[in-house]
Amino acid sequence: QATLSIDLGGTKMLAALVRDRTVLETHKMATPRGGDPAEWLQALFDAIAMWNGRYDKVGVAVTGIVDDGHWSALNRNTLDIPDRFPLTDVVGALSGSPVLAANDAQAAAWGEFSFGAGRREDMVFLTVSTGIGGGIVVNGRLLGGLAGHFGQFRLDEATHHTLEDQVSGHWIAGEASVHQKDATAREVFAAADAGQEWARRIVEASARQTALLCRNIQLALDPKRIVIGGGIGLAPGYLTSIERALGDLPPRLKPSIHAAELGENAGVVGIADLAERQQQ
Ligand code: BMX
Repeated sequence: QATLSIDLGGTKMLAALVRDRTVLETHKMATPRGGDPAEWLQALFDAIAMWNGRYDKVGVAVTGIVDDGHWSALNRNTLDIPDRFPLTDVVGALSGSPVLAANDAQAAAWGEFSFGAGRREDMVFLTVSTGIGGGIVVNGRLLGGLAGHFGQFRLDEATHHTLEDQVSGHWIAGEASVHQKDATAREVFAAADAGQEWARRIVEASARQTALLCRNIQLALDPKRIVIGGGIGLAPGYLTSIERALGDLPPRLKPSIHAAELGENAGVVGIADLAERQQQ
């Protein structure tokens, strides 16, 4: 039997059947804005009804914090979900299987640690996507709860600005709006690639902030590797810009930056493994 994995982010919902860390099937849908998460999940389960009978456990990775199977948002701009949504209960009822739920970036961190760029050494995973998420693995253990929520770091006391307010895909799209109406982060990268100066400046500013974050993470945890994923993090040129920003740091202080190897499957592969381990 396979494991049903669901990765529910601020932009897309990805469902996958995973067995022995191999992704057998996938189905992707846009994350609805507004409405109730129970309805989004119902729609997702309707779309994957043909997988019924092929899985006997479920892992759910979500943007936001998961405590005792309850799901809450830290940043409602990333995804507006009600406080303490009973995630494992709802998915348990929809699937008829035991459910393990975790934060999306923590699940991806576990995937990259176990089967990807982490190489099973102490690592920090950063996803630069709609928001900025992260996960920490030390001594072979994934830290849960709030650990790794780097996007929520406060930049100053006076305003409620968080780090992801100045780095993430959400920010990139917002900055671009004066140059190109309703631009998506993807379009900003395309414009930067095509040599548009305004777009290049926005992407560089985001990458410089991410570089600064990596530098501070190194001082906090001294991981062997920092693995970067997410639609923005893996966009062409982004890692190079981070490396450039870290350029003249003394070698001992310099983080070892790597691109995520599981790409957009990191979350579903990671949460499948966590769900399987929990069952053993
Ligand atoms: C936000 C926060 C994190 C999440 C990160 C990346 C919410 C709803 N989410 O910082 O829990 O890991 O975004 O999420 O508060 P993504 O949707 O951009 O992948």
